[in-house]
Amino acid sequence: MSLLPHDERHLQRALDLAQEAVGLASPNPTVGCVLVRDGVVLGEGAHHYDERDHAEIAALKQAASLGHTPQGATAYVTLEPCSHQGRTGPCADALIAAGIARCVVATVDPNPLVSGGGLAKLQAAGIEVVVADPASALAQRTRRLNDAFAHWIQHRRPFVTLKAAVSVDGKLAPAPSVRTANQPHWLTGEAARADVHRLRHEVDAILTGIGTVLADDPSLTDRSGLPRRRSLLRVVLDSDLRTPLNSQLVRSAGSDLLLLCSRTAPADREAALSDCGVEVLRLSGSGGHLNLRAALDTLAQRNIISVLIEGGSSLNGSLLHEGLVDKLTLYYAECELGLDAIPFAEGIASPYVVQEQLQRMKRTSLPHGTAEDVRITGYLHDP
Ligand code: AOF
Ligand code: ZN
Repeated sequence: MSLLPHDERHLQRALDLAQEAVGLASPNPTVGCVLVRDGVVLGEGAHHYDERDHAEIAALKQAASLGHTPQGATAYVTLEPCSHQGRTGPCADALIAAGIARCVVATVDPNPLVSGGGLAKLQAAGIEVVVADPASALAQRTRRLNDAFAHWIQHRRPFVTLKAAVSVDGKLAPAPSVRTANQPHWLTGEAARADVHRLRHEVDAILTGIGTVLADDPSLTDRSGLPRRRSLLRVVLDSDLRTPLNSQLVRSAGSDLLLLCSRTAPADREAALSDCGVEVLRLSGSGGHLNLRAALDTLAQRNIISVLIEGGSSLNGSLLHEGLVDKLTLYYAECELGLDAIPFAEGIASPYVVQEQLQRMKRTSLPHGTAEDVRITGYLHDP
């Protein structure tokens, strides 16, 4: 159903509130709500996992604290109000009890426990329910915001975004013979690098391989400056526990660094790393490669709903080959690194091959000196 212009404005405000809660809602969805009557905003709210209240309850509480009664108001919610008893009671019941007359919703809840049940409850109570057209820009933006939640609640595995900065010829870095040891080779400019911190802020965990740790000595922290309820879990696939004790990762470890290694990794390395506050977990694997599905399952067991991959050619290639990547974000810098350079993903000749598989690709320009970097985002599976 198409929305009236004022509906769209209030729903957009609800989406802005949800967006501000990114980093505070996981493993729940990010949701915003605005209560409006006769053009007057009575209350607003967003869901923060630690505060338990869903967005609707937060908005009702704010309206009450301002002395407003919500009778006859319209509730604008980015996600269908819930109908189930979870950590809180059903929001649909709370809206009915509050005397809401109308409810405008941007997206249906992908949680099988809800999935239309909240809308049905509201309708049965005589509340007018309007759902935005799923193809509208507003509905699409709202859905994107909860990509990870939708994936997690349906498959119980984290949503995987693979990020890479590449040259126009699809290379990650110059050939090893040209590279200086421990010197990260920057392809993209400031704007693209700041954008990466936004990506890191959106996820629960970041995953890389030991090759990247040894070559770049990255710290893999979220430097967006935005609040988050759980620190970003930094995960390294490190079969033989070669992560140096003096690496940036280990030096900054504080229950946010997890090394996944093989069952045969040296016990003395595990002891030394554990002494530095690093968590070490042994996984199954074969032929020197850890089982990537097992790695993702381990993260799922910790309620990690989203993972950003910032790895090297070999990890990128393995994840893509195994079909474990859900979304791809490539930053293209305007340079060529040549035939001998390290490919974006081992076993995949060119990122163009991958781009052909992307559903709904989106292209954005990012300033880089006098040139510009280009960000390409797309989904590898139909959502
Ligand atoms: C809403 N409004 O703001 C959110 C909803 O464990 P609980 O009680 O917090 O319930 C979590 C589920 O509720 C979650 O899986 C999703 O289906 C829905 N989230 N629903 O009405 C909100 N965050
Ligand atoms: Zn709810």
